[in-house]
Amino acid sequence: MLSERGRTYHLDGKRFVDVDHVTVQFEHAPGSQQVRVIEPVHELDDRFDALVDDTRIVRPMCGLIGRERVALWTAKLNLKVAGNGSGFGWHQDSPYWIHDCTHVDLLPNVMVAFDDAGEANGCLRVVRGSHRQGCLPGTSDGTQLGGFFTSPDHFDESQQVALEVPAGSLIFFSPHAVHGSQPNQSARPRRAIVLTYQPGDQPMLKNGRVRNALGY
Ligand SMILES: O=C(O)CCC(=O)C(=O)O
Repeated sequence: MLSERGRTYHLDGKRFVDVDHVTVQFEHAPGSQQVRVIEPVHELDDRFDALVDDTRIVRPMCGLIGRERVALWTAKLNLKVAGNGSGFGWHQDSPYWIHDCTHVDLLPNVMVAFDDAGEANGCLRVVRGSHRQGCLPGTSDGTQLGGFFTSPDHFDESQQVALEVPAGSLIFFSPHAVHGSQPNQSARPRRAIVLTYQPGDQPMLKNGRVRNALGY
């Protein structure tokens, strides 16, 4: 159901709707009603919220962040539907977050694959070694979002690795890792949630509330 509270806007012709602090991105074809991404999504469904506390995710995150307690930073549901799910251009997450956060190095992601993901349905791709480079320059192509896509002069696309994984897999990756994915032109969806953590007791990106993992 469409919310009457939604605020619609377009960036580079792509439709976004904000409902309170939740942003919904639509697929890029003009007039498409197909949802592409919802962020943050954990609070919209108890099953997503429960994932935030799953020890198979939280324990490695504590190790990556180097803290005994961690909190959620954001949670994105990426639907990448069969047939016309759009891809994600090469980017790092850190440039999106650097103005909202003083600990951008401590925002590791985990992608939880809900479907088998392979090259055909647009699996996640990462650029080997790019996580060691810090925040890289964006493109300057004059578009509104261009600055968020990593300049091709600053990474080596030949170092990309396609992460083909079965449903249920976890992919942990750095906020500095250059990553992206191809469109999904196959008959199979490639749905996933990407959870991003941070040190405990820190507020989330979009709603400013603290969502500590495991309740402490
Ligand atoms: O879902 C994907 O393939 C990529 C997602 C991504 O890069 C992101 O959410 O920042």
